[in-house]
Amino acid sequence: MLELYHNAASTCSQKVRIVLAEKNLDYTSRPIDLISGEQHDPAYVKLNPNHVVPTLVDDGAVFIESSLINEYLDERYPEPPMRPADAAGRHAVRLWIKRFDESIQRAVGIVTFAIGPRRMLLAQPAEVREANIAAIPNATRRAERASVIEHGIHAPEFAGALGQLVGLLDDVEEALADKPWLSGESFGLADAGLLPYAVRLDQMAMGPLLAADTRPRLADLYARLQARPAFAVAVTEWLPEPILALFRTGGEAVWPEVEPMTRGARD
Ligand SMILES: N[C@@H](CCC(=O)N[C@@H](CS)C(=O)NCC(=O)O)C(=O)O
Repeated sequence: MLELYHNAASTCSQKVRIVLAEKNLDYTSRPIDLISGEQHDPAYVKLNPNHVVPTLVDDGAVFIESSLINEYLDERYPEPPMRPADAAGRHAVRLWIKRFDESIQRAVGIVTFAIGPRRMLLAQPAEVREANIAAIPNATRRAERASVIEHGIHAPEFAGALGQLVGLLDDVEEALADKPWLSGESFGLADAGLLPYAVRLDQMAMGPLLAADTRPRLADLYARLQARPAFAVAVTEWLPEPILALFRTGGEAVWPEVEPMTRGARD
């Protein structure tokens, strides 16, 4: 039996839900509310000592780290396969995933918190907000979270994080020149990893970065990803309108200031 501890809007959770849906795997949903701080609950921290979602439990065995969970799922439940059969193709997929894990996940977190949940967190009692920040185990993440909540898009971390996202979009556009999917000839783990970042930018009114007149191959990939049945099951059906409204209105409010930062911003 599969159980997934996850959050409706979280990019890392979406990444795993997409693979579960593509593989048609049923699971028990264990929602974690990241705004109220359930990721810091001692019972959850026993499963995930990093205080983050997602966590997969498969017949009692615990798996953390979204990209590694997806690799585990592809090995444990191999149909349909989500990595190329050849070694060079697998290396290319791992390279994207390495980049998602090493820099993009952090960048999307900074950009998201600066624009979306920030307003919800600022409305919390200060002691609740501060206790949840203090509970983040990693000192760098703790400092960055405090900074973006306080300063929003004017936080010193924001422009660099946005640049990393823009750089990713440019590189995806280039990579798609000679293959239909980021994973090669068919949909796979690199595409499942990319999709939540595109969705997040789109949700935060940054759709022009994904548009056909700016990045046509990326726009086409994004449309094909959204057309897959797994997209509704793993992404759309989970997203409550109030959260979408938070992202959308937050993004629209800052886009005039953010848009110039996206031009030539790659990091
Ligand atoms: N490298 C981890 C990153 C997990 C992560 O950052 N999860 C975010 C949601 S996408 C989270 O739980 N954040 C809670 C917090 O930062 O307080 C993974 O891929 O699983």
